[in-house]
Amino acid sequence: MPNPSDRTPETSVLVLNGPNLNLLGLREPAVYGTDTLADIEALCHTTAAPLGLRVDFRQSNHEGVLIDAVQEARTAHRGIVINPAGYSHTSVALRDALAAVDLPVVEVHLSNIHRREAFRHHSYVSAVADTVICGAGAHGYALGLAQLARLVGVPR
Ligand code: CA2
Repeated sequence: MPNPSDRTPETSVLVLNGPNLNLLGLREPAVYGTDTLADIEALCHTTAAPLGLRVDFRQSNHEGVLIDAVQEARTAHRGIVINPAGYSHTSVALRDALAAVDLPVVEVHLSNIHRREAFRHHSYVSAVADTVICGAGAHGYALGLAQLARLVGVPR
């Protein structure tokens, strides 16, 4: 019988959500689906456990708070899944923080941003992300965590 204390410790990753994602499931279900952010958080925890990951799940409507979370991840976490939401298309500062953090980064969007308005086609984050996933709905977060597990090389 294996001793639980002999198990490899879980690897902590940050799942970071940008502005207005707290409204998920409450408005615009035709675009973003019916899952709430709490549903997506539960999905992330369920997905992460068998991958050997522990998820710190956060959301903020404030650019500086997101940047602080990215900077703090350098010492607290092994990788980042981020849905930068509207800041994808505007924030050089968030892009710079992600470039500086020296951790694997997976960018996730619920919707296929390339099938939407032209202003959503460009993401400042994509150039500094290792992987970009869009158009898979909430499942994109599960795909993002599976990919992050590969990038951080957790033993399974
Ligand atoms: O598809 C995505 O995940 C996005 O990152 C979502 C952002 C949008 O600005 C990006 O272009 C694509 C919007 C998140 C706000 O979500 C809402 C949910 C319900 C009601 C209003 C906004």
